[in-house]
Amino acid sequence: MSDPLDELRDPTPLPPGQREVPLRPMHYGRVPRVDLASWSLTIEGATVDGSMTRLLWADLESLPHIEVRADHHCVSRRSTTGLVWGGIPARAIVELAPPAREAQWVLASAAYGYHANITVDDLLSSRSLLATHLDGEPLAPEHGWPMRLVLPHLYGFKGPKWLMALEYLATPQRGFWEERGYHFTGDVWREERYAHQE
Ligand SMILES: Nc1nc2c(c(=O)[nH]1)N[C@H]1C(S)=C(S)[C@@H](COP(=O)(O)O)O[C@H]1N2
Ligand SMILES: [Mo]
Repeated sequence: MSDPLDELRDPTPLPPGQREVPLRPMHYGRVPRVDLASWSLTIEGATVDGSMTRLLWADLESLPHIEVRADHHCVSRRSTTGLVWGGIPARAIVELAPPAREAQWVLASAAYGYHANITVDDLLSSRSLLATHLDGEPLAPEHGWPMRLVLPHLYGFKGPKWLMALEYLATPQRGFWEERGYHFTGDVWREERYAHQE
């Protein structure tokens, strides 16, 4: 028999200041048309040996795949809980193409000049992934097909849809929303929304 108190308990409490809504596409600009035949993910910048790694779609088959149940939190206070993301552990990419010792920061970039600054530690989180699937299906184009970065501990703006490159940086650089008044770190549980809180 189920515990009558279950109804009163919130199974997945929302971070402070968030409210639950269904997932709907939110992005700046148009949905890019992507061709898997010419798609690649580039890992560049301050890599450990100075080399650049380019992964083609077919290269992803040899990498590990995981599923992570993670809620989505937009800095505009909209959250969607219970999403199941599938893809490649972000940590596997860092291990494949490691950063130089002094490179603690990463610029994750997408189509049309969208980018977000994150850290190597964000990518090393066991729950961070380069998602190709949502709820068992390939990502819909408007949700980032073929690949989006999912960092469950950070606000949604830290996860570029239509991910194209990860660039290691030895000095921090602000991304698209971070240049427009949003927080450099963007931790949802610390409610790091705006740059003035830094
Ligand atoms: N390329 C790109 N990725 C992006 C954005 C964007 O404008 N462009 N918006 C971000 C923001 S602010 C949020 S909240 C999420 C929204 O994800 P959804 O469209 O799947 O709801 O995508 C993030 N990734
Ligand atoms: Mo957002």
